Amino acid sequence: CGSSFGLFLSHSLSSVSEEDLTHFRSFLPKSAVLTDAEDLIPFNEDWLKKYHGNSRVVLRPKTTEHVSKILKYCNERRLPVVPQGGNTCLVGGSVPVKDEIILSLNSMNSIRSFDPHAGVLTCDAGCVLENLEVFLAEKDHIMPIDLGAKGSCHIGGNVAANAGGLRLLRYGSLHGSLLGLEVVLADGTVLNEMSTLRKDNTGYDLKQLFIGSEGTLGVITGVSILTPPKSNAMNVVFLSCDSYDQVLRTLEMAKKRLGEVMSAFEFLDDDALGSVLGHMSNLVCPVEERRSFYVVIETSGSNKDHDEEKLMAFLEEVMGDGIIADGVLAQSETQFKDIWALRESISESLNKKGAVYKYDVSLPQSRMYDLVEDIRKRVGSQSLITCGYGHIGDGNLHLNVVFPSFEKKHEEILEPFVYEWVSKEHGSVSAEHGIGYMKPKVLHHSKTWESIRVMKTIKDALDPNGILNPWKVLPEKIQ
Ligand code: FAD
Ligand code: 2HG
Ligand code: ZN
Repeated sequence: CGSSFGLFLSHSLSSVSEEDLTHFRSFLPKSAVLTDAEDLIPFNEDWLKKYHGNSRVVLRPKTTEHVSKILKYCNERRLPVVPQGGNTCLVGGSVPVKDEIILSLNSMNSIRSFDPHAGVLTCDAGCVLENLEVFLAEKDHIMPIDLGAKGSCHIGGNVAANAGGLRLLRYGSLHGSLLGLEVVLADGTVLNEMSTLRKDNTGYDLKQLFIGSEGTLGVITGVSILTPPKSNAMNVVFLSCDSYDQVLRTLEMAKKRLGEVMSAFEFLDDDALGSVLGHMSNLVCPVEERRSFYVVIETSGSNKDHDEEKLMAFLEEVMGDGIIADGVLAQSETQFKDIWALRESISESLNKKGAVYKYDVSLPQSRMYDLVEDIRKRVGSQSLITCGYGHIGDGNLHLNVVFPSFEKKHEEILEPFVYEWVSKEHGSVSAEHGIGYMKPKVLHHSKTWESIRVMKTIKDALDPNGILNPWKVLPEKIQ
């Protein structure tokens, strides 16, 4: 084929010494340098308990200047650094592989400004997503992004991961709603791209590079984001279907009939529902009988009567045509929240059951569930649970397979089978969770080697010593 196998030159990186710690203590507050083994445990371990690092120090800067000083020093000393937000990453990107310094943003959590006319929020990267949501609720605005990890994840982490979540269908990806960023580069340079403008075609749009860069190109310290006004009318329905084909027909009909008021369209199978009901004793199945699939549709608009009229007409049609088996329209704020809690808690419930192998893929909607069924056949009775759910409105499936423990033999049943399956369908091996430490080796299933080489050129230009989140995102070998 004419291409040759090349090895990336691995950078020679140092380990933290006592002198380094003394240096960090010279300009950071005492509480910002954690070295106690007990304190380090939650920072070294990921949410899934699948990836474990061995860092000796967590640095918790309070200002952008602190971050700049830390990185400048680390770059000169060739000390590797893992930026960490809420540590809810599902691909092992937020914890060290070896003994990298953990740079936690959790002490940088101030809201900087809010412009009610433009709906533009500026804040530190370490603000917890849910806290921003609460702040904005008082101003009658919402964040354009929402996800099950909102209580822990940071807006900086969301940006670094280019997280998708439950509102992407309506508000698009962060590539659209992010207006500006403040980023500290590997050598300590502060890149002030904190624009609050919607339109700004002055040269390259540098902020886009950092969205989804997973801590490998710079440390995000500030965010400027467009926040939509809060809708007056919100509705959620929970529907059951007997077949995946019915789920697809419901989606088609919802797009036609609910169009501009539809703000989310999610699906889950009965194994996913079973897991969450078993985990959360306060929640019940909203429909009378358990079926094979369920759909959650949310509408949000400005006129309650108009939205409800549309929704009722849609429900009558899908029920009348036998597309859905049953359905419930939330009648209260509590029921609204409970239906969303069912969907949002799937991940947590599976995590409680065992070791979860997660595949977050984009696929043509018509083929999505075939992957879950093929995996069920392949895994047989070896898994505790195999289930499929996700943002079907965006073509994003979450295939989760739970085993009693993480073991190579389990992984080998699933990988590379899943990735090859997805690649054959021209899908993406990472729809929204990123590449992290889990997937550099399979990046080529969704990206050409030419594209991977350009990525590497960008990485080398911005981080020539390779100190930022090493061993993540880019494969060690490229063709
Ligand atoms: P972390 O996990 O700490 O880090 C994520 C990545 O970004 C790492 O590579 C890290 O090095 C880097 N990083 C973090 N902060 C910075 C920074 N300030 N500067 C530079 N790099 C940084 N993802 C979705 O897309 N959609 C979902 O619906 C969704 N739901 C989830 C539900 C649950 C229960 C959980 C546990 C996770 C979910 N995720 C989802 C995955 C995850 O991407 C998001 O939770 C979130 O975006 C991660 O934010 P965080 O602050 O925890 O970042
Ligand atoms: C969700 O949509 C998250 O609930 C998590 O992206 C998915 O855990 C998963 O696989
Ligand atoms: Zn998701």
